[in-house]
Amino acid sequence: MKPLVRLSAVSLVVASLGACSSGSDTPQTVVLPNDAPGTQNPVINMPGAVPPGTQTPVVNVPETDTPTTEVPVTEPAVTPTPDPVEGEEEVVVTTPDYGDLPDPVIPAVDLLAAPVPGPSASDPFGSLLEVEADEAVAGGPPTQPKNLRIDLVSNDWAEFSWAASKDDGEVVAYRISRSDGHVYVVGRDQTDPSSSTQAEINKFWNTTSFIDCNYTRFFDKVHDCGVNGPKAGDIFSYEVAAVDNEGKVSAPSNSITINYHALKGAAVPLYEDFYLDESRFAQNHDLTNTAYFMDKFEVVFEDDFNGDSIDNRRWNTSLLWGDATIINAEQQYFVNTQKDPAVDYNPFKIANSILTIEAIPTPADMQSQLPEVCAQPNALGKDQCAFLSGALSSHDKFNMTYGYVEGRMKTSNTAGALSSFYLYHRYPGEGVNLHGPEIDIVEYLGENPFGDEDAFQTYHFTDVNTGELRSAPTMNFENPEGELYSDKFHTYGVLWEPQLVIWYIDGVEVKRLSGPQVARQGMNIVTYLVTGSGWAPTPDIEGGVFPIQYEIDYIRAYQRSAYNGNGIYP
Ligand SMILES: [Ca+2]
Ligand SMILES: [Ca+2]
Repeated sequence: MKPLVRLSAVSLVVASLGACSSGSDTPQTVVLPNDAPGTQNPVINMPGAVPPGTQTPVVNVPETDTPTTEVPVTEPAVTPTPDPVEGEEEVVVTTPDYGDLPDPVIPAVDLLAAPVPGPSASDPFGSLLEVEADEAVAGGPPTQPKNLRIDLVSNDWAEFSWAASKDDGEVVAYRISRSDGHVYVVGRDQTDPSSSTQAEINKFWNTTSFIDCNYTRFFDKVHDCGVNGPKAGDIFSYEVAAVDNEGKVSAPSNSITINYHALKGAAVPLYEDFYLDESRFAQNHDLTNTAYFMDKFEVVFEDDFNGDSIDNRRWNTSLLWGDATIINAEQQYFVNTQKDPAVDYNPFKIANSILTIEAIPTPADMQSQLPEVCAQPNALGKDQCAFLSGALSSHDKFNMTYGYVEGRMKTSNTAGALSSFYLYHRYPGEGVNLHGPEIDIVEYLGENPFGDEDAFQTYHFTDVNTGELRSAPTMNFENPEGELYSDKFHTYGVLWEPQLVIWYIDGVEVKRLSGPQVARQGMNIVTYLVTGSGWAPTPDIEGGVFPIQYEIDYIRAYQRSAYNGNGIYP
C-alpha cells in the first residue's frame, strides 16, 4: 500500500455530476437494430418499477458439499480401465485446460459475513437507516447510534455506516471503537487544509459513515491510515458511540465484525441477496484468474474495432449528459462526431483492428465549432476546451447488470492524459433504489505521479439516505513486472456479481470488494481520453507531442445466463 496523499483531485468522481445531470432523465424506449450485439433482452424498466428477480427471494444456505481448501486430497486408487465393451460408447472425461495455471482453489465461505441485514425488494441495498425513535433526554448524553452496518469490505479498508444520534444539545462527534483498542473520532468540526480530505471528513459526518481506513485521503493525517489502517486478513469488531457538546457519551451502538479480505482469492461472503442465483457462482469458483471461470460466460457485447469508423449501433460519441457539459474540471471537448459528422476534427482513428482516440490542442480555427460552455473557464479557472478528444458511451445501446467486462488497451503515457474505462449507471435510481453507481475498471494517469507503475480502480455509489456520493478509496495497483502499464497493451477487466466486484489486469485478480452497497442497477460502458482535469495536470501545449493517443483493441462484455437482463434498470 502506497500513500495516495499526493492526489490533489478536486474530484476524480464522474458520478458526482453525472448523477445530477441524469437525475431527471426519462428513460426512453430504445429501438435497437436486430443485429446489434447484446440486445437479446432489451427490457427497459421505468424507474420505480419493481426490480425483476425480486419475486422469489433466494435464501442462501451453505451447502454441505461446498468444496473448501480444507478437504484433504486422497490419492485416487489406481484401477485398471476396462476395455470398452463393443457396442457401448466410451465415456471420455475431459479436464478443463487452465493453461499454465495451477488447478483452481475454491475459497472457504466467509461465515462472518453472513448474513448481512437488509437487502430485500423494499430495501435493495439494506441501506435505509432506522429512524431514531428514542427522544434525547434533557441534560443527558446523545441517544444510542443505531443500525451500525457494513457497506463494503476490501482487503485493507471497509466502509460502514449508522443512524445518527439525537441530543438535547448537539452531537459533536462519533467515536468508533475497534476491538484492538484503537478509537477513531469523526468530528463535526474536524478540518484539513486539503479540500479533498476536507470533503471526505464532511462526508463521514453528513452520512454518518466511516472508512477504516481511507488511505487515499488520510494516509498520514487525521486518521493516520498508514499507522492505524487494517491489513489483509485482519478481523475487527466495531462499535460507535455519540458525544455531545458537554462531552457526554452515548451508549454504544450494536457491534459489527469485519473480516478483511485476503490479498487475493478472498473467501466470498454468503450474503443474503435476492439477486444471488442458486448456483452461487462466486462462492463456488476460484475467481483469482479469469481463465477459471470464463467458460461460464457468454459474450453479450463486443467491439473489436474492425471497421473504419465508430459503430453507431454500439456507441454514442458523447457521454450521458451530452457534449455541452464538461465534468471534473477537465480541459478537453469530446468531439461528438455523431451529432456533427462534418466537424473538422475526428478524434477516432481506426486501423488494423485498433481504435486510437487522439487528442490535440484545439486549433484556433475550430473555436467557432465548440459549444458555448467552452467560452467559460472551468472550476479551476482553466480553459475547459483547450484540447479536442473523444469519448464513447454505450448508454441506451448496451446496458447490463452483473457480468464481466474487459477491454484490451494501451493507455497513454503523456503527462496530463487520463485514459479511462469504466461502467456507469444509466439511471441513478430513486427512492430506495437511489444508488448511481460507477465502477472504474481502469484509470491511468500518463504522468505516473507516484513514480511507479500504477493503474487505479475505484467504486462509487450514492448514499440512499442523504443523496451524497460515497466512494471507495482509490485503489492503485503497481505493475509487478516493473514496467509502465502504458508501455504496451494490457487487458483490464471487472467481474461484477451480487455484492462482489473483482478487478483484473491481464486476467489476474488485482483488487476485490464485497458488500451490500455493490450496484444492482444497469450500467453502460464508457471509455475516453481526458487531457487535463482536477486530477491530471494540463498537458504541455507548447512543447508536448501530439496527438496524445489512447489505443483500444477491443471491448467486450460477458454475462452468465442467470443474469442476462436482470437487475434494476437493465
Ligand atoms: Ca446532551
Ligand atoms: Ca481489435
